[in-house]
Amino acid sequence: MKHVLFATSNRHKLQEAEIVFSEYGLNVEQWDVKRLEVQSESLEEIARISLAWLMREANPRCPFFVEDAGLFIEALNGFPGPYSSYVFSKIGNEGVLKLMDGVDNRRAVFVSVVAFTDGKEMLVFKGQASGFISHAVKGERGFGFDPIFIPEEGDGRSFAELDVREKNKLSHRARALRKLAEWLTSSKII
Ligand code: ITT
Repeated sequence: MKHVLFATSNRHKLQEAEIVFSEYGLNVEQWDVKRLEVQSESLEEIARISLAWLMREANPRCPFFVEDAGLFIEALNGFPGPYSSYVFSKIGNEGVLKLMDGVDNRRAVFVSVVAFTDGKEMLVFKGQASGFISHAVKGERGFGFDPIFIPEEGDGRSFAELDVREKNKLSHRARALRKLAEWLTSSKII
């Protein structure tokens, strides 16, 4: 079975990846390694720099990938976007709901960028999920902004009210990971 490492400290992301990869007969293993945290307006740039740094500094067992994601809220000009992790840790879901108090346009998009390497080349895959910021936190599952994000293609439940398989049908991350999984199953690299 083809085997790939996922450099992440987030066990929810890992679980989402395990389920996507199993659909393709691929195996993914967590690589819980310290990553370089760079600041940039571009998720792709963050993912590329983080992957390149690991390739150089961390003596990786290849192939491996990193994934960077963010929530872009239209009425806030894309905030928190690439700063999602920081904003979540400082103000949480309640803080974002306060920023959205009285705001009618609740459109938002989750974006995921996966950067993969076989040890030589770097490949980048992207996925998106459009939806709306809820008026209150809903649901106990998932992580981060899941309780305040209602996917547009869903049935009105927030990401945090879906189980992982349901979230994977709609999520930014699953969409980016499927592109990687499709590439892996058709390539002869690993
Ligand atoms: P890594 O170790 O993989 O970096 P992380 O949790 O720090 O894990 P990111 O740097 O990609 O991940 O941070 C993105 C933040 O955006 C994350 O902390 C969440 O708050 C939010 N986020 C990203 N994807 C999400 C999702 O699917 N559901 C809810 N929140 C999400």
